[in-house]
Amino acid sequence: MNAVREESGERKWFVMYDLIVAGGKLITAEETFSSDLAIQGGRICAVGTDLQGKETIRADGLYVLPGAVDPHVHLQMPIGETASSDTWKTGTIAAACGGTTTVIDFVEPEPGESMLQALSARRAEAEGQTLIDYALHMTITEAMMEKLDEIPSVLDAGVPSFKLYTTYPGMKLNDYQMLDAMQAVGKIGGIVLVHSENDAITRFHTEALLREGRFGPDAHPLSRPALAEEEAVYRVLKLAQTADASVYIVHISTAGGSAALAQAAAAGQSAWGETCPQYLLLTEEKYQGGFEAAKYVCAPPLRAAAHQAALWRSLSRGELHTIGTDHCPFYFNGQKDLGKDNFTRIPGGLPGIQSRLALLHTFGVLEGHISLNQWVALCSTRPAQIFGLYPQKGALQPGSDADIVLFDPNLKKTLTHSSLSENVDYSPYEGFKLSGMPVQVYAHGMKVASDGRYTGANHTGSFIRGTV
Ligand code: DUC
Ligand code: ZN
Repeated sequence: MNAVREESGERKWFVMYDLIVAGGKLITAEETFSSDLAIQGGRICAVGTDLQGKETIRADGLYVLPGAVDPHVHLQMPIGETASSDTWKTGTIAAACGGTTTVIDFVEPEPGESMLQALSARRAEAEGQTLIDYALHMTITEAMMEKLDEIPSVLDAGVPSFKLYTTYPGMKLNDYQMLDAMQAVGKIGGIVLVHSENDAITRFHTEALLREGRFGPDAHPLSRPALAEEEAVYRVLKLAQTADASVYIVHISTAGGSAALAQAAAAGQSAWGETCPQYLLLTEEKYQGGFEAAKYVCAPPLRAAAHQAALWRSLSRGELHTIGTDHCPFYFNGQKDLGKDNFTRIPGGLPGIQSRLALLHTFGVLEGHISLNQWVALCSTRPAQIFGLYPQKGALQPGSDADIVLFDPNLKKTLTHSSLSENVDYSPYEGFKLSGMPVQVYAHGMKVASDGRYTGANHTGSFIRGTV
């Protein structure tokens, strides 16, 4: 990669990199500065000026971001009688088109299967199918309580994060089981992710609503009220403190959940929180208007505007640490309609893997809730740090993977379902007016998306190991 040139009659050696990204404004979690960036062998090799490359991409007027890391997605995830509609292939293409270059999905062992068997099976499913790199969280359901001694081997296999549920039959752990699981994860220095909704409160309301003949999706938010989350977040934090485990509360949707987390973190607990675009941008009014409302059925449900305002405040104060999508798409026609006679049978989940960066730039940065650096921290750097992928991911540093997004802050687009690559028949953000879009996306230095479309790149992502 060394080359020579003549300068005033003298021979000067210089480094000739594969690719230079020149003239852009680099935005990291910490700072904003104008610089060029050199890529060699799929990695970032230098950040500076006067870099020479075989090829140069001009990024004048553009932001240069570390590829976004989505810490919470569900691709081809079986749920009840169906499965989420994006495959490893379609979901990772959609992610890349939106500027996400790493996703973290889940392993959900079947009863009888070991954690390691389930991990290999999930990796085999993804192998060769993903356009971008992926990591995994392990799920500990009730059936896995006998198998907690596998946790150190799961870490050795590259998975330091373990998801627990306080609700859902077959998934939920009681408080004592949760303590046991948290302690086992805490001992290896791993982290527990917890879906926090009080199961008894949700059952109590669901059964009452069904007895009253409330079968439509307008009953869904009533069945999972804010206080079910608020109680569970508070309790889960106390359980994690007792068991001495780091904890990450997924998809926080309420003011009370976020406040409980802030209090725990301020008191020195190793506690992290995620919210999602749907809880920041959509409200519970979406549950009115007939069965169309099924498009918005997810758990926890969309909330009142006051919760939304509180979540934005928490983000701006740094009290929530990541924005994940919880991307879990189901076709309105053919999947969501499994629950047309009973809202409890509507598969829960929303699509969103492609639109996170642009939505958060428009409604977070430009509306003054978060800074540009917070935007990068929330969507890329923090998820990478919390789940042990940093600085391979989430950074623009020499040595980091050359996963790079060129983002045009002035490009305006109206979001339509037809402009997205997600494998689903609607977008919850249809008609949203976006200011700022990813225009070129690179994974390991290869262009994988351009102007929101897959370039057909001959590139395949791999499993990446998280560390503690
Ligand atoms: N909630 C959803 O709505 N879908 C996927 C999983 C979850 O927790
Ligand atoms: Zn989820």
